Amino acid sequence: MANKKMSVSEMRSKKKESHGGGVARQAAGGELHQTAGGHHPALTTNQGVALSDNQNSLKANPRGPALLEDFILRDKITHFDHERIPERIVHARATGVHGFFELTSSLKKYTTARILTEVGEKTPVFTRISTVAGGAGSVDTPRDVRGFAVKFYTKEGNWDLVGNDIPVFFIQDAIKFPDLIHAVKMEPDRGFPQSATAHDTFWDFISLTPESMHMVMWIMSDRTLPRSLRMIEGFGIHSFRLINDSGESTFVKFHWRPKLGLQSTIWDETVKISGADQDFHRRDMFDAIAAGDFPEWEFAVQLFTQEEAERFPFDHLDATKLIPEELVPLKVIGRMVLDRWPNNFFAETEQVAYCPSHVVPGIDFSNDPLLQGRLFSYQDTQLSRLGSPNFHQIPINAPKCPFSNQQRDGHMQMEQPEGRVSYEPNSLSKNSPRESPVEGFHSAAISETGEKGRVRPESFADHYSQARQFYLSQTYYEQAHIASALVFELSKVDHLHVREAMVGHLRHIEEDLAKRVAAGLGFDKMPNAPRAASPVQEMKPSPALQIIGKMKDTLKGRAIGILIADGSDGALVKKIKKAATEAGAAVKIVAPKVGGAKLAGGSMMSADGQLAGTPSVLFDAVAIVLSDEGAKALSLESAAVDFVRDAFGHLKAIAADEGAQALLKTANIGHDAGVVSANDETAFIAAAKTRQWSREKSVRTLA
Ligand code: HDE
Repeated sequence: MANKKMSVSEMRSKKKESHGGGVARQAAGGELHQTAGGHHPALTTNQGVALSDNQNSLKANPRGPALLEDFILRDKITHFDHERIPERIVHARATGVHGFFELTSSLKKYTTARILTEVGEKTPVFTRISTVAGGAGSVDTPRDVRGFAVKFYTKEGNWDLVGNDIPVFFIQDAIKFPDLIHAVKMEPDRGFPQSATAHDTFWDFISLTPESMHMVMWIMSDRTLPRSLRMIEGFGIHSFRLINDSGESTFVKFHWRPKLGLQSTIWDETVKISGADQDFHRRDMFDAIAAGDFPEWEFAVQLFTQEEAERFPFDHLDATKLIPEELVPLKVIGRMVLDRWPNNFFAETEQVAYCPSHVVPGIDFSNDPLLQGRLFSYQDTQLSRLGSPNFHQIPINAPKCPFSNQQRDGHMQMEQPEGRVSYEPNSLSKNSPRESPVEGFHSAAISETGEKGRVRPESFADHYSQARQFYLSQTYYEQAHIASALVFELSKVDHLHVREAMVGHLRHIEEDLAKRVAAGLGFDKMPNAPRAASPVQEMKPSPALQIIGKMKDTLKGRAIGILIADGSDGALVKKIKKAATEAGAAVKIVAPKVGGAKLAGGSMMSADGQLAGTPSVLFDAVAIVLSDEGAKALSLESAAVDFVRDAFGHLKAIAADEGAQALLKTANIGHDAGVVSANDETAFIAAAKTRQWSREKSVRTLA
């Protein structure tokens, strides 16, 4: 069949068949083609020429050499060879989702920007949440900051709020950014580690950059280990300005607060998730959207005047500082709902081009020197990534309001402007675009004085006070996690002088923290603290900086796994499933075989996941329902023993029935308030809504 010669009419009838519906056909190469019914358009080259055969290249004879004239092969392979574009140097790995922003409270007093004044108006958005250090193919769950970039397609043009899930940054001045990124990325001689801060070059740079100490506290906290992208906050970081219709400006900081509350994982859990599901966060978002469980954030602002800013005990233009909520309260003004997964990952998530310089009339920049550098960098990056100054014409980047100007030509120009006039002002055209002196974009009328120079203001000199405030604001467990993360990371640093320098910095933040880390690193004497450029101020602890304090008492957005095997009690499984589902959790049945298990009554219960590929790190709490026989069999199965042992070690609630006790015993599970009877689903649901923090001391040594 494969080599049989066909007449032209035979070939034509074969071609017709391939466009028709619902038939299977044997291609010349022997592959079986199944069509799904319906009308299939002709498969063509990029020039629109229909292909008669997409399985075989043109050869001089059936076993002969390929022919250069095969334009179909070359068209296809050439395009394939150029499928990749340069990935982002930072924030390469990401999840992007469409949605909308809705204003609930007007800021008319402060700004002319319609998106912030028209209550009830829904503005489409595209939000991209990313890791920073790893490449596009890296895992979703390294210890890393998450980028939180939102493109608002407003009626007055696109506004990009390109922030992170941490409200401060490592450095104060844009000129240091390439060094920071070179230090954190894989080391250039060896090409690793991919996506990790736990290595010499990162900590070497940090130990020589005291301004990064506040951010170091944040990244060593569990903020960098989010449970879900739906459970992170977002921050615009820099101060921006709002400008009202009298031309007055007010400073503003932007915040996103997740409706599901904040939640993080535990380091050991994160490491195991990275192995169990490299796409853990992307999949979680995809599944949530597919289930109609749309993630939502509140949008809030902190507003303050120049005079108020002058009274702050720090400089708000310094991106290593935040404004505590206790000092300037958050005002919630809207919400964002993400409700539509992109049609195509490359066209949308990969090609979306955010630029902090994309603002709309009524929103303006502050003098933050980091922001000022960013205003240049992103446009430049897009030129290199997307290859053309016309990147704004790509559908995901194009404004959804009319836009028009006299810019022309360039690589991959998609527009065909008409007429003679391509300049402004002109008197030859009746309909060419003109300036809008009133509604058009105006910069805040700020006067600047002073001496030009490469200087850092004195007001940026305090590097430790807010780092100390952050640490002291945490709960006991969160402090222990920060100390342990520092020990873990610095233990991966080969150079002793770098480890010592870091502990020296910690002494300015909090002596007890420094001692814990020094002990964890096995130091026999405390290293000296470096000279501090400014005395450390004592600031009031701010509980809003915690994660535990911002967790919500809910199972919404959380997942529960029920482990079953042959002989399990089906009624009990159903009872637990019902209670968990009603509490808002997604429930998955895990069994040794994906086909399911034969329940006590003889009926089959199908499984959502096979035990070996569905470890308990993928759940927030687990229930184990087993017969005596089932428990006996699973006690010999390391995946089952790890399932319960990890759930216990990761401080999760465990419900177990009588039969399951044997497995718990093999896994050496202790008994505490989080280990409950599977028959008491109310107790299980209550315990599942939180982590069993008090258990932690019994399962690991923390610094
Ligand atoms: Fe970025 N950053 N950045 N950054 N950044 C990029 O732009 C840069 C900074 C942030 O989902 C790049 O389009 C400089 C702070 C996010 O596509 C690049 C400086 C914050 C994203 C770039 C900073 C961010 C980027 C790479 C110091 C938090 C991903 C690809 C002045 C407020 C956006 C791209 C997306 C991406 C440069 C500092 C957040 C190279 C020079 C501070 C969320 O242009």
